[in-house]
Amino acid sequence: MFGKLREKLKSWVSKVSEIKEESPKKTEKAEEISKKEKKSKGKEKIRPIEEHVYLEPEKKTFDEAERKVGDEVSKDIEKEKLEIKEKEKKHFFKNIFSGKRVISNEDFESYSEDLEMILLENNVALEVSEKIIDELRVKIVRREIEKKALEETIKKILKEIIEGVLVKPFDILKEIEEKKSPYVILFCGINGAGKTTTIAKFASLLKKKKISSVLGAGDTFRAASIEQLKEHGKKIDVAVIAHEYGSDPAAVGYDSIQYAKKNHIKAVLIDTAGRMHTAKNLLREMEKIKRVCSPDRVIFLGESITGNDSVDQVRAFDETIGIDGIILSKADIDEKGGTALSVGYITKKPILYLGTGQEYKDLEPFSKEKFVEKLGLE
Ligand SMILES: Nc1nc2c(ncn2[C@@H]2O[C@H](COP(=O)(O)OP(=O)(O)OP(=O)(O)O)[C@@H](O)[C@H]2O)c(=O)[nH]1
Ligand SMILES: [Mg+2]
Repeated sequence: MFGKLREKLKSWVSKVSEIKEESPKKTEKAEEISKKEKKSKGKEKIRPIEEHVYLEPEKKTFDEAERKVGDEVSKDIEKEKLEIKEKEKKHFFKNIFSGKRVISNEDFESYSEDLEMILLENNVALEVSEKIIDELRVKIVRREIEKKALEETIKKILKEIIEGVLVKPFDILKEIEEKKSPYVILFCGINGAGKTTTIAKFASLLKKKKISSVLGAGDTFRAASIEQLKEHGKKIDVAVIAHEYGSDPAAVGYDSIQYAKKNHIKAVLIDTAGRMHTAKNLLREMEKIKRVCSPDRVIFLGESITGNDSVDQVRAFDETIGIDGIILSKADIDEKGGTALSVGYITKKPILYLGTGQEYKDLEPFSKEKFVEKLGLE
């Protein structure tokens, strides 16, 4: 799971950690002077300030650097530059002897392009990639980092940033347990996303936790959908409420809730027919089911392998019916892993579970910590 992204991130982190020995960091003061110098007249004759304030002892002496400074630069700037040079000279030698490293902005820029490509190729949306890179820049550029701990430090910072991108999931099991009347969950998503299978997996999980449930066969549209849910119900020994094909899914949901009330069942899991996020009339049908069943939570089923398209799907479903959380199925066959980041960050909806296979046990609670672990950033 997510192996490709994990490998790529790993090799990127070790590449950055092996950046060649650094010239000393450019201080804020040096940057300020650099700006002043660029503004001063005759600037075209003056070499960029970086060459004066970045000390490269093997290549040039202060005297050489000084000779090349144009006459146009005012004396007070010159004096300030000398002071900075002295300070940075000390800083440079201090870095060498203290075993610390400083990553310059230029170095970071050259490596961040690679990182951006890695993220984009692995289903991380542009907006999210940019956020990750911007935060990383702020956190590592020009910061003194122990040479030995460079790789670990970069990993740790990346981990914190990625955790920050995701929304913390709510505890749905606790919510079900605490509610006195039946807790109703409405599942929605596009065709074949894994709704029916996930409902069966979730009912099986509830059963393990000794929480009773009933399944509502709200997909009255697709051929064999009712039999499919009934088959699951039989296997996991959970009741299924079903009407005829072509009947009103809202009525199926309503009857399932009544059944739960009568039989003191804790959770009602309502299946629905798959529908494209672009099919407005079908999305409106979901509105009606929601109105009639007043679910405690609406859960969107997306596929981990879908990539950026799932962001559009979640948005469309959320705009029409409002969704509370996401389950991403088929994570077991997803080598990229970026969908969770894109969907989580852009829609600001929590991911509750990952579907990790075709068996009932293959439903894994989603947590930010586990996710970064899967990306090798533990
Ligand atoms: N590998 C893998 N396959 C899954 C997972 N979840 C569901 N599937 C498979 O995906 C296919 C579609 O699953 P369904 O549960 O029928 O999907 P659905 O969203 O109910 O489909 P429609 O009712 O047609 O809209 C089935 O073959 C499932 O076995 C998962 O986590 N991993
Ligand atoms: Mg289905």
